[in-house]
Parts: sequence; C-alpha cells; structure tokens
Amino acid sequence: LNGADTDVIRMRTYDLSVIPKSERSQLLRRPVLKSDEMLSKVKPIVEEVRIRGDAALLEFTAKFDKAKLSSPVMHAPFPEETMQIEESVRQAIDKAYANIRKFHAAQTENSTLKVETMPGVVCSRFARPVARVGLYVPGGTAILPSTALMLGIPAQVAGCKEIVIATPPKADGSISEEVMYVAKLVGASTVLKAGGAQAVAAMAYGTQTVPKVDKIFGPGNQWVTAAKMLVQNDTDALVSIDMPAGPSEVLVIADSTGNPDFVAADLLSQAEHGIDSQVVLVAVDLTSSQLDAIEKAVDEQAKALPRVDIVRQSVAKSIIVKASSVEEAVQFSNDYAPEHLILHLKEASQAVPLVENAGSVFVGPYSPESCGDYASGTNHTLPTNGYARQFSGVNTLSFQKHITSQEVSAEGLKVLGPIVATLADCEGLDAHANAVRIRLRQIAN
Ligand code: HSO
Ligand code: ZN
Repeated sequence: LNGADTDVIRMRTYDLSVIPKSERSQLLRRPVLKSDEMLSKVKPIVEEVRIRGDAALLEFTAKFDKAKLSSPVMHAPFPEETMQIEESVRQAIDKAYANIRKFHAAQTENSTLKVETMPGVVCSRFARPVARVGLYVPGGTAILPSTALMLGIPAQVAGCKEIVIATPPKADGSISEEVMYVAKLVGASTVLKAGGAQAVAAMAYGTQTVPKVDKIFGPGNQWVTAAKMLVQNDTDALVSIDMPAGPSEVLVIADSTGNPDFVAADLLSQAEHGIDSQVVLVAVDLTSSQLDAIEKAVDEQAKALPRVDIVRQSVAKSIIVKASSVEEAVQFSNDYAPEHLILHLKEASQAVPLVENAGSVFVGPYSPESCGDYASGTNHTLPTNGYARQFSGVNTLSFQKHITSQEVSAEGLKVLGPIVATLADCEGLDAHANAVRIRLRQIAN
C-alpha cells in the first residue's frame, strides 16, 4: 500500500450547539468565485468570436479541445452513424426521456389567464416559447447526455422553434454518441461542436454557421459561467441566461434511522462530480458511534471509486454539522440553500413543509439524488451557490415567457379612464391623460 491510499477520506465536523455565530456563517459560505479575474480572461475569447465568427471558433476549438474541424456545426437530420449506442443505454435514455417529458409537459402553461378587473376591463396573460435556445452540455471529466435531456426536453415541450446544443468535441472531432442520440430525441436543429466561452459567444452572437439564440442554458465550468454572465450584460447580444452556476452541491440531513451506507453513497455521488463539489451532512442527534459508521462508510466506499482522486479533494473540503433537532437541521439547510437536499429521516415527508430554500428535495431513504440526476422526471439543472434563495431550477417555464394583454370596452373606459387621467395628471404626463380624455369625449357624444 502506498501512503496516499491509506489516508482516511474524512469530512470536518462542527457542532451547532457550541459553534459561535460568526463561525456558523462561515459554514454557509461557498468557495469564492473569482468572477472579475475570470471575466477578464474570457472577454478576449468572446470578442474574437463575436468579431471573427467561425474562424475564431475553430481556432479556439483546435487550441482548447485539440480538435481540428472543418465546420463547427452539424445540422439535423443528424447521420445515424453519429449515434450508435448500446441497446441497454438506448432503452435507459428512452425511459428517462419519457419520465422527464411527462413531468415537464405537465408544467407547460398553454391556457390563457383571464381576469375582469372592472366591468369592461379584461386583463389576460398567455405564454409563448422563447424562439431560439442554446443548450450547453459540458464535456470535461464526464460525458453528460443526462444534461442534454434535462435542457432539451423542457425546450421541446415549451415549443422552442430552434434548439442548438453546444458541447465540446473529442480530439478526433466527434461528439458523444449518447449526446447525439438525445439531440435527435429532443428535436435539436443544430449541434455546435465547441465548448467553453467560445461556444457561449457563438450562440450569443451567431456566426456564419451558428444560429444566434435568445437564451442560453446549462451548467459549465468557470469559463462557461463567466462567458454567460458577460454576454447577458451585452445589449448588442440581446441574450439572457438561465441562472448563475457554481460547483455542484448536496446537503444531506440524517437522523439515527439513516442507513450509514446510503448516507455515505449519497454524499459521494455528489463529491465525485468535481474537486470543488460541496458536500454537507447535517446529523440530527447521532451518537458518536452512528457518526463513526457514516464516516467509515464514506472512507471505504470512496476508496473503491474510480474517481477517488476527485473525491479525496472534495470530501476534504466538506463538512459534518451536528444538530439537535430536525427543525434546527432544516433551519441550517434553509440558511445554506443547497442545490440538492436529501432527507434521511424517520418521517422525511413531514420535514418537507419546513424547507424554504433548496433546488430539489429527495425525500426518504429510497430517493437518492442519482434518481433526480438521471431519470425520475425532475430537472437536474438547479441553483447552486446559495441562489436557491431566489432562483428555481430549470423547468418548462424557463423556456417560455408571458405576454399580458388588456381589452377595455367603451363602458370599461368610462369607469377606468377617469382614474387613469387623474394619475397621469398627478405625474404631470399630459399626453397620457389626453389619450384617455380624447376617447371619453368621443364616448360622451
Ligand atoms: N448532479 C448533477 C447532475 C448530474 N449528475 C449529471 C450526473 N450526471 C447536477 O448537480
Ligand atoms: Zn450528479
């Protein structure tokens, strides 16, 4: 055995009952994202692609992904030979597709909301799809066809007219065959063979071959996140983004009924994503032997993982927090606002009403995060970094926008008009008042 392998893979432990307030707030913090620094690194890349289009895009792809391409895009219908996947994988993707589609189709808002606020004054609201969307599917240390499903399906059910999927190519210029299969399932029109800031820029501004999109979705590394923030602030690009993204995270609340092996497995499933993954265990009234059992399971299971080197680093930064009641545990979780919250509790579903801030909740011992990551039906593109306080995860409505309308009858204007005119007078906006009074005079005649 070499030295590194015998090191125990363990989290740091804190106790909420003794910890000072200042230290408690430290526990809630995520690693600082160096956004200024990243923005200045990403800016020249985005500029090059904006100005020189495909030529710059191909140069960056050669430099960063080591792929020499003649064209950065593939257009539908995609050749069957790009999506030759194992039969068992195809069936699993098809089942996941069906579940995710079922849950996201139920979220579409196709009916018009209509309210008569005063007699003759009818206000409505109706939804329309965002016409052109760009979906970023990360490459990096793992291929993520599941992310293509999670972004592509709501786009499809919302009725988006143009779906562009961007993902970095392998060095031979090809794209993961699983991602290509999903691109076909969700009806993507274009696959952009590029990653990083250059892919985001290409979709934000459009190039000779890449269609310009209206909204960009999807997780990504710091380069992708910085590029999304940059193009969102450029009024020339006229593009929006789903949400600010940071490293993936899970918070598990476990009481003495929690199976230590299950708890450990859930912590590790998030820890294996990347070295900056955030993993938190909140232990409710566990004895030290119960805690030891979890820590031992983390160590043992981690060492059997192919991605143990990643896990070693993420677990080292992760924490165990001791709480004395479910209420105290959920309060801590609400303050932390985790991307994923797993409840390993005796009465797990009874704790759900206490949850105020979380991206997605996994209730009870048989609901591992992995189910939501892949196939139960919920979306895995969720707010990180504490943004679960104000953001929802990606859902069907993320691909729609709402238009309001009003229809006022002559009778309605008789009642509403004087109110509007008075308010316009009060603001000193005579033209506004005139637009009403000119009609009221005509109605009176
Ligand atoms: N847990 C990730 C999603 C994912 N897991 C993709 C596996 N594949 C989002 O936080
Ligand atoms: Zn995951």
